Amino acid sequence: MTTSLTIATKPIAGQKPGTSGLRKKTPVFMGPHYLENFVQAIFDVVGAKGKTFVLGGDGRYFNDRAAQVILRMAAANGAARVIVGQNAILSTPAASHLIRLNKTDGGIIMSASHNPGGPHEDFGVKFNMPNGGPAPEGVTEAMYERTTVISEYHIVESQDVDLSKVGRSDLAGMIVDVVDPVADYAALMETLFDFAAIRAMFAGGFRMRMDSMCAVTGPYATEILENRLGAAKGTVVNGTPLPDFGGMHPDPNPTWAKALMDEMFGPDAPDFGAASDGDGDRNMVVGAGIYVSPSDSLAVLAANAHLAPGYKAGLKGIARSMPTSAAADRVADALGIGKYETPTGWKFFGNLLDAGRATLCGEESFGTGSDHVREKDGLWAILLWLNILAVRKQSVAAIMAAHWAKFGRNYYSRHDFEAIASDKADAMMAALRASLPGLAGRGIEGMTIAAADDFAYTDPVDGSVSQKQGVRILFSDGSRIVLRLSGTGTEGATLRLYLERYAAGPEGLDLDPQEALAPVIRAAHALAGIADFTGRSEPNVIT
Ligand code: VG1
Ligand code: CO
Repeated sequence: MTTSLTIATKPIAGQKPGTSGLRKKTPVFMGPHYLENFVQAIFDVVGAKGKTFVLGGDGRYFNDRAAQVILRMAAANGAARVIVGQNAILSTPAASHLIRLNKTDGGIIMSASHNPGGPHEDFGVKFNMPNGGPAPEGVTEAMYERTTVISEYHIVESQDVDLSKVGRSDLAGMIVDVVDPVADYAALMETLFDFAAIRAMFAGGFRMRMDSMCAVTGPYATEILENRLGAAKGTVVNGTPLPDFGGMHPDPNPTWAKALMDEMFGPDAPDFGAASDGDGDRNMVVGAGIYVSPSDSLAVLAANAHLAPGYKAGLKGIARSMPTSAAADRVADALGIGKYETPTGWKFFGNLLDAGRATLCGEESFGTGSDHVREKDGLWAILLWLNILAVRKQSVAAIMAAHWAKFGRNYYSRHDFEAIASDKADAMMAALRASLPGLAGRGIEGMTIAAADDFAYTDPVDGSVSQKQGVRILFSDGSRIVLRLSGTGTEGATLRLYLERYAAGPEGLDLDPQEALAPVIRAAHALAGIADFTGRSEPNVIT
C-alpha cells in the first residue's frame, strides 16, 4: 500500500549547481528537505509525468538512501519508469550510455565525483539530459531558481525498493527496472575497441595495474580487463566500491594515486598503469617510468584514434576545455579537422558532439571522452590507450617521444591552492581582472604578454554565451597562464593556476615540466599576487 504525500517545505539557501551538479558536504545533503528540495526542483524544471529516467551513483555514503528517496519522489511526481543500477550503482559514463541506449528522458546521477566520500565528506546530485550529457547552464540555472521559491515536494510513502536484485518491480504505479550496471557499458566498449588485439597483448605477457581507488569503476574494470580481456587476476586493485572509498581521495592524479605512481616508477613497473575517479569519468594514464599529462593524453588519443575500430573512419573534430593545453590543437591542425575551445565542464561539449562537429573531447583535469556517450569516460580512455598500445606494439614512453618529436611538446601543469578563504580568492580574481586591459605588451620573466582576457564562450551550435570563464594571459612565445576558481569544491575556494609553455623541439623535449615552466610560474605569481592576496605561495596539489 502506498500513499502519495505532498510535503510543505521552504527554500534552502545555496542550492546552486556548480561545474557539474550540486555538491555539498554529506551532512548538508542529509539535512531536512535538502535532497528532496533539489530533486523536486529537477522534476519541476524537466517534468516527470509519464517520463522515464535513469538513476545511479558512485556508491558513496548516502548513495543507497538517496536512491530510495529519489525513486519515491519520481513515483509521486508521476514518472512512468526508472532504470536503476543494481544497488544504486552506475558510473557516470555508464549512466550516460543507459540514458541514450534506452532513449530515456534523462537521468539523475548521485556523485561528488573525485571528492572524498563518507559521513563527513562530500555528496552530490546531477541531472543529465536525454542526450546523456550534463544539463547545460540554462537548465541548471532554472533548477537553482526553482530551489529559491520551492514550497512543496511530492513523495510516496512506501517500503524501500529492493535494489539488490536485477529485475522489474512496481512502486506506486511506476516501473522500477533494476539493471546490471556493467553489462550494457561493457557491450558498448566491445563495439569500439579491438578486444581480440588487446587480449592477444595481455596473453603475450603485457602487464597492467588498474587502480579503481575503491570507487565505482571496480566492477567495470574487473569485468572488462580481467574477465573479457584476460589481464592477470589482480590487475585491478582497490576494485570494490566502498562508501568512504576506503578513506582514499578518489582523484586519479599523481598526488592522490601515489601508490600507483610509485609502482609505475619502481624497479618492477608493469607496462601500463591507470586509475579512475569516484564516479568513473576521469582517468590517469602512466607508462613504466613515464607519466602522461591529461592534455598530452588527449593529443595522443586523437592522433592514434583511427587505430581503434570505433574511430577508423577518422575524427570529425577535437574539442578541449580552455585551460587544457593546446597539444590537441596541433593534432587537429595536422589532421585538417575542426578544433574547439570550450569553458571548463563537460556540459559544454554536448552540443558539439550532438551536432557531429567533434568526436573526441578532453579536459586537463583527467577527463577524456568521445561521442560514444555524453560524459567523459575513464575506462574508455584506458581501453583506447590499450588498443593503441596493442596495435603499435611500442611502450608508452616510445609513443610519447614520437608524439613530441612530431608535434613539439606543450609543457603543462596545474597548481591548485585549495581551501582558501572565499573573500580572499574573490578579491585576487577581481584585482587580476581589473589589471587585464593594461597587460598586453608588458614584458615579464623574459617573455612578452601578447594578450590577456577573461574567457567568454559563444556556443557555435546554439549561440548561448558564457562569460567570465577564467583569466587567460597569453605570451608571444606561445606560453600561457590561466587562472580560475573551482566550481566543484565544498570548502572555501580553490584557485586553479594553469601553466603552459611550448617547445618545438628537436632539443628540449625531455625537461621536467616544473623546470620547463619555472619562468611562467614566476610570472603568474607576480601578475596575480597570489601570496599577497591569499597568504599562500605554494600550491597543495600539482598535476
Ligand atoms: C573540475 C575540473 C573540470 C571538471 C569538473 C568535473 O571543475 O577542473 O575540468 O569538468 O571538475 O569533474 P572545477 O570547477 O573544480 O575546476 V568530475 O570528475 O566532477 O565530474
Ligand atoms: Co568524476
